[in-house]
Amino acid sequence: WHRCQTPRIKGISTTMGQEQQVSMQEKQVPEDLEMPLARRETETLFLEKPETGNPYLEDTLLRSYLRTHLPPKVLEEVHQDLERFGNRLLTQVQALGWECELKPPVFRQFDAWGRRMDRIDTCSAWRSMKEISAQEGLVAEAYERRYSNWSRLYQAVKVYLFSSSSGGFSCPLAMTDGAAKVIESLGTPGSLKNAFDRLTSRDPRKFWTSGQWMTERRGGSDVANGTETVARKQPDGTYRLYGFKWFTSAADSDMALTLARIADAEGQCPQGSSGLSLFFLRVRDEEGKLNNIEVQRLKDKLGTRQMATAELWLQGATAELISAEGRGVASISSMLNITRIHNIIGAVASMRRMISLSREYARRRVAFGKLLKDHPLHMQTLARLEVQVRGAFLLLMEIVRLLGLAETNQASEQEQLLLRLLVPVAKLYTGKQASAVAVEAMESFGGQGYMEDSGVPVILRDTLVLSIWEGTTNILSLDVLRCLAKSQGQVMAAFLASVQQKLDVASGTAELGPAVQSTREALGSLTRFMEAAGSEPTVTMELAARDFSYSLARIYTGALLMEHAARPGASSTDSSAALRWCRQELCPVAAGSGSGAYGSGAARQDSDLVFGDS
Ligand code: UCC
Repeated sequence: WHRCQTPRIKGISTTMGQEQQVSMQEKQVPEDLEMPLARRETETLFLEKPETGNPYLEDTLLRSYLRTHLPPKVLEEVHQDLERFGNRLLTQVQALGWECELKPPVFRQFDAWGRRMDRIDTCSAWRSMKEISAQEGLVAEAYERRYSNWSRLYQAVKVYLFSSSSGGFSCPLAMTDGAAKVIESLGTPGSLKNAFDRLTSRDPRKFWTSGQWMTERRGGSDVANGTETVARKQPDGTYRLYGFKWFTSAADSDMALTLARIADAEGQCPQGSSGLSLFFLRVRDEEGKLNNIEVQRLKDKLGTRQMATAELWLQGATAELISAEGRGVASISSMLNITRIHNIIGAVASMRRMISLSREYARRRVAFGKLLKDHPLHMQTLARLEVQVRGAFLLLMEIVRLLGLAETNQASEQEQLLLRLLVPVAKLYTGKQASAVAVEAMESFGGQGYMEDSGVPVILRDTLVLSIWEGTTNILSLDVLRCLAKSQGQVMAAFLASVQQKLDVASGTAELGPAVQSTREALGSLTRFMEAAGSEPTVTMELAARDFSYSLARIYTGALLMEHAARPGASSTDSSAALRWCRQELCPVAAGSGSGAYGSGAARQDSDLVFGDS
């Protein structure tokens, strides 16, 4: 069938795929056959494959952001590198990413003779991703700091461009970056210098990736109570770890950071959060032998199948204590904040990729006598998605801009507080956005988007994990409350001041008037809610936590979109995105509060609704 259909394609460029392999002889034969209907259908389908180009050059928002913020000298160098990198993604990395999907890791527990091996075999494309990550400095760039505070943003942009072509490799990169951050924040002690150098190396032969083993059977979210792994001190000062890690992403990594409870002389372990300490360990020795670790099995996941996620038994794995005793959670939180930022990067990248594909499809697909791009309702749908990705992108840039300042000791106290608050806010919000955008964008292809080999389902599956990885939406909402409480409200003061500053800038642009107005009203509602919540019981804030976090995300993102639209040289598209964003409910927590969703009895009513009156 395929052979009969293919030759009928006329005027197709040689870049269109399998059809180009059909010989000229074959091409001529079916011209004589009488299958006019089949012929037309095939022709249409082949012509509609969405092709995207250099992802950097095509990303006008990214480029306008860099032009606006980077110092000219930095921009010049970064632009050249990103253009080159964009071409590499297009011509090399995208194909490797697809290969990673087609050749997922294989776990071989025993060899043919019954000897235990516990080997995780990854495909050559996955290993190439590791080499490319090193060569491109996808971790290193952030730590070399050759562009001072802009290095972090530049690194994040490279990871953003890499992410949707990376065949899942952005996951180990996230953890590698997080581990480097922990080690750096500990002052890079001598014993960890080699590890740090390897995590931040540009030499593929030296480069290491790291795992982040936090999840055990009893606690994915509740790490403080769920962690059962025990650490026993050895005479040489090292520790042996005994326990079971239930999800270990990228289990082919070279090293890991993990939590455990240090047993005393009687074998007793302190419980709770203050009983947890942070450890560094090598996964294998120089010969490739596992460090007293057994792989129980690989996880059978909905997505991210390119990556080996394993269940691991630690049977006395040698490890080094790297935090103060009992300060494990606080110490690993700098890793968490970095991996959460990578999660945001993944979410924005996924949205951008899906929308690019949908847009290209709309340029090619004809329905009801005209291209999809000429159907107003279709374009309204895509425009709504574009507003989402624009907002999320600017929020991401804001976070990595602040992180760059913090990492070069240039952040004010207000900027540090803002960074602490925005990471969980953006992580939880963009995770949800990305899932919704992926589902909607898939629909824009009709049934074609539901086909495995279109590549769209892979993106959808891999996107759905983003609201789970690194803390679910509710856990992150509670983290927002945690940093509010810990800073005694100072993070909110920083938030309000920053939004106000952006509004002042935007209010100089008449066109943005309605957006400025609605954001001011939302800020007022938010402030009133906060004042009232101060005298409410704790459960009120807990019930409001998600809507509260959404309010922060929407208000701050609106302010960023306005700021971008108010810059000299901004386009009408920039204003349109800001105005549209600010037309939505910017402060859902005020609406929820008004309807009594968090008041006394609300928790009971929720429970009754879920479980029924009986
Ligand atoms: O999923 C995983 C790997 C997936 C692969 C990575 C891919 C990344 C992106 C890819 C892109 C494509 S690993 C598992 C992820 N697991 C989690 O994220 C855990 C979720 N649970 C939480 O986050 C909880 O909120 C916990 C574990 C942090 C709660 O622990 P505690 O011990 O109950 O919390 P405490 O007692 O409130 O906090 C202990 C200390 C406090 O400091 P001190 O003691 O000085 O007051 C907190 O302020 O830790 C501090 N702390 C933080 N500090 C807690 N969280 C943070 C934070 N986020 N930032 C700063």
